[in-house]
Order: sequence, then C-alpha cells, then structure tokens
Amino acid sequence: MRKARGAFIALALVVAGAAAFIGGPGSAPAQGGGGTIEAEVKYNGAPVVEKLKVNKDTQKCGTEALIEKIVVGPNKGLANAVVSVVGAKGATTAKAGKPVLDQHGCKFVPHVLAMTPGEIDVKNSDDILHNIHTYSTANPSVNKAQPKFKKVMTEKFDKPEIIKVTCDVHSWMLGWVAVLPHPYFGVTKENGVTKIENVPAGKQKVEVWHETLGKQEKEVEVKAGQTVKVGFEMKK
Ligand SMILES: [Cu+2]
Repeated sequence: MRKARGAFIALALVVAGAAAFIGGPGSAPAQGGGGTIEAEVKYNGAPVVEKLKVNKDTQKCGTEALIEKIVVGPNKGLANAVVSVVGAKGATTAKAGKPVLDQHGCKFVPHVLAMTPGEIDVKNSDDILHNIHTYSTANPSVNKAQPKFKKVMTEKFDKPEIIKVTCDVHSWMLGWVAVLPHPYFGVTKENGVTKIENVPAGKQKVEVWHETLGKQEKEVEVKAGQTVKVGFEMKK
C-alpha cells in the first residue's frame, strides 16, 4: 500500500513536471510527435493510354477521349497512386476543406481523389448533362443525373472504401474516390511522389493502391520531426 502510494506520488510529480515543461514559456504546443513519410512510386513500363473516338457533346468533350489507365512521368514516376498508412491511429481529424470532384472537359478532375469520410462536392463545369454513377459497397451507391444548371451536388461517403465513379452519359468517363479512415494519405503526381505529414511516430505500414496495378505494402519507422523515405515499384 505504502509502496503504491509512493509510486503514485512519483508519477504525479512526473506528470506535473511534464505539464510545466509543455506549458513553459516559449514552448510551442506539441505536434503529437509526428513525422513525415515521403513515398516515391515508380512503374518500369510504358504508359497505358487508350484513345476513343467521341461523337457526342464534342464542343465540350472534344473528338477524342483519353482513358489514362497508367500515367507515367519522365522519371518513371507513377501518377494517380493512393499512398496511405494502414491502420494509423491517433488524430481523427478530417483534412481541411471539402473535397471537390469536378467534371471538366468530360473528364473527372482529379482522376483519383482521396478523402476522409464525409461530404464531397461534385461539380459540373461543362454546361452539358453529366451523370454521377458510383460503384460502392460500403456506402450507398449514387446514380444521379447532373444537368448543366446543377453546378454542384453534395454527396456523402461515410465509410472507408475505394469507389469507382463513372458517367452514364459519357461511357469513357472514369474516376476514383478513395475514402480513408484517417488523414494520413496522399495521391502521387507525375513524379510519382507524395508526402504524408504528421504521421504518428513508430512502426507504420504504408500501402500503395493503383487502379490497374493493384496494391503493395511496406513497413517504415516514422520518427518525430523527421522525414522517412519509402520507395515502391509497381508491376503489372
Ligand atoms: Cu458525363
């Protein structure tokens, strides 16, 4: 009993000391001890872009649609890959700002969008009729016309999953929305790179997902205030 009380007092002193340190003059609030993951995703192959003749709404859509299945940058960087920390715990805060999926030039922009659960604005910048059709299983499926006068429709994706999005008016239109349970994610640009910031320190599993090349996983050690680099090479 005596021993336990002694331990309690010691603990109380430590806690008080830590509190004094955190709250001390000039000390910045702790950032949760997070680090940065810089992921570089490469693809050692040729880009895959299919072309399709368009004969509908050509004044907005053009006469040729590009279906970009594998977009590769000049240094073999793979674009449109979602990089996320699997099972990351800690902050449950959503990313700032409502995500926007635009329909512009009869394409979904961005082609791959990642978000935390919640609302998304689906825009129609084209002045023609589009239709939003989602292939989801965890979230209710959306299949709605978006006439030209309906500039924005707000939808809600509450459950984490990767959702395929199409438009039934323009068969080639294809987009992806990755709903992730935490804010630790990024989507690669044409250099194949994305950075994930404020990731809780410790061993973390990093996952890459690409619409045609599938998934890969690697473990990294995240250190507070530091950047850890991790490289992936996706294969067919
Ligand atoms: Cu459309």
